[in-house]
Amino acid sequence: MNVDGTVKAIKEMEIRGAGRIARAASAALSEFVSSKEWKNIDEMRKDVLKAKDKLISSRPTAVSLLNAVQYTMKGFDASVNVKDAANLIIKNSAEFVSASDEAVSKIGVIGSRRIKDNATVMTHCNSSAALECIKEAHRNGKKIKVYATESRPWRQGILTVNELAKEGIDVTLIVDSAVRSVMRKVDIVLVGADTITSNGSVINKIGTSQLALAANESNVPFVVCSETYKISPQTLFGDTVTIEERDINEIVRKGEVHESVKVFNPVFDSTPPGYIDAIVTELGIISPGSVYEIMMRQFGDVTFS
Ligand code: RI2
Repeated sequence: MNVDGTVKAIKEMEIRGAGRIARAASAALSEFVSSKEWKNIDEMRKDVLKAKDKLISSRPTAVSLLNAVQYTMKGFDASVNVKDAANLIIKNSAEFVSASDEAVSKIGVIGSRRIKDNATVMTHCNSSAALECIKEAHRNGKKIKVYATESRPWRQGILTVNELAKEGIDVTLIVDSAVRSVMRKVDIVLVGADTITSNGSVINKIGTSQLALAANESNVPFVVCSETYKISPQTLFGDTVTIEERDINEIVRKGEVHESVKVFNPVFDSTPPGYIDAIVTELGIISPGSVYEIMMRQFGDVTFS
């Protein structure tokens, strides 16, 4: 898909999920440099930087998007001719997309080991990383029961229940407000991440922190499944994560509420590290306290602008 098509699809949530938008943005940059011709590197640089900015601004919260685009453009500034620069972006993108897919599979294998036979799992929204752990445990013959939240307002829980049901997994859909009352039946909570901050907080779909609170109260392990490129190096230098607010029409129909009523539609929330028992990454299971170390290992050579 081209850059404008990808930007539109990400904004309109046709392409969604922190990992998927990252891979789509990287692939769009690769498509851009493969399909266009430039007379010189300066012209190319201007166009590619414009495309980069458009992609990065398509959704503000998931740092996976920014990290994917930055990875894809690694070395681009130093390129001196159009052909080499294009080849570099194509190569970086192919590397990113395949490493990202591989990371989800590795997370599935590692995370599945935390799910015991006959376990009841709760999940929120629709995270490919979290669902891969559940599917892998099921493929390994474990008998699992899953409670999946509806995840208003976009109702990505519908995607989750259908995805798991197709695999033959016993899955029950619950409304978001049922989380606390269902928690006493749950053995482990598995959720995804859009961004992980330097202090180990996890930014994920709105409502995630409520699952964490309820899990904490019931002594249920709360586990985040996330590729390491969802760690935000910028947060180390004091940047805070922008929580996306989406159109109020996602919550109320036109004319449904009195015109004086304000409607607030934040899409993500932050779960503090104290509520997170473990983060399953492609490198292994880490504690929220070791995010800084992993950040340095993965992003040590990134220059921030
Ligand atoms: P994976 C999604 O965001 C959800 O918050 C989900 O938990 C997270 O991305 C991670 O998803 P949205 O795009 O990368 O639905 O694990 O707003 O697929």
